[in-house]
Amino acid sequence: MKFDVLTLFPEMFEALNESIIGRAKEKELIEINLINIRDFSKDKHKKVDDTPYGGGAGMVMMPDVVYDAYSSVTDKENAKVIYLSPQGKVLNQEKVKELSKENHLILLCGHYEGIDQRVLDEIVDEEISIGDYVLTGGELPAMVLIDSVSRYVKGVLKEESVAEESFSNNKLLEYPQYTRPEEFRGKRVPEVLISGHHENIKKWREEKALEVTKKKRPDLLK
Ligand code: 4GX
Repeated sequence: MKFDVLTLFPEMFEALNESIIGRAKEKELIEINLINIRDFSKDKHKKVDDTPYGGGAGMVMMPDVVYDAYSSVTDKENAKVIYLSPQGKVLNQEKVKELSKENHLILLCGHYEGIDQRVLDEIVDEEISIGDYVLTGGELPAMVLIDSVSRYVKGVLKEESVAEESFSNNKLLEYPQYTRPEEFRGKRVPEVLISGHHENIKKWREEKALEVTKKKRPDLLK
């Protein structure tokens, strides 16, 4: 899976060099290309934004600069262009799975008051939000999308981890987990988990998943 990211802040994406996603990059299971939109400014001051027509606060990213940054991406014939914005459809696990079937995603990160509508109309295939709150830019949403989608790329997670979350557990929260020691501050690990009785363990975990979901996220059961 290839991700091309159009951003004014490529250094923010260094967060993706760690842990599971960092390893996936090293193993070349995923590729993340960072394109600095500022490199495509035509101006001697490297200007990328201007005041909005019609007035109002803030700045708008200029269409020609964004278009040239997009044009620099190679092999984009089969790529899907995603604009991260609070106006998009809210990302969920179903959408994440769907996107993981693509080979090439181009993620467009806006800043300030957003991007000139004309270039959005020209290049964007899909607008996606990561939730109903306002951030300062599209970089964190792009990272959320890369992280969540990459989990479904073959080889990124252990086979079992992806399988386990999907079948019996569909739409339920995870059951609680325990590790050594058997006793911590007077609290013991539930005996069933130490019993080695796989049938009982499975049943206990299913019950717990339902109980936790009822208590913390009853909306998921509706
Ligand atoms: N889920 N932001 C985009 C620029 C912007 C401003 C106005 C369109 C209209 C966000 C989110 C998010 C902040 C990224 C504003 N774009 N993106 N940016 N929530 O809050 O995706």
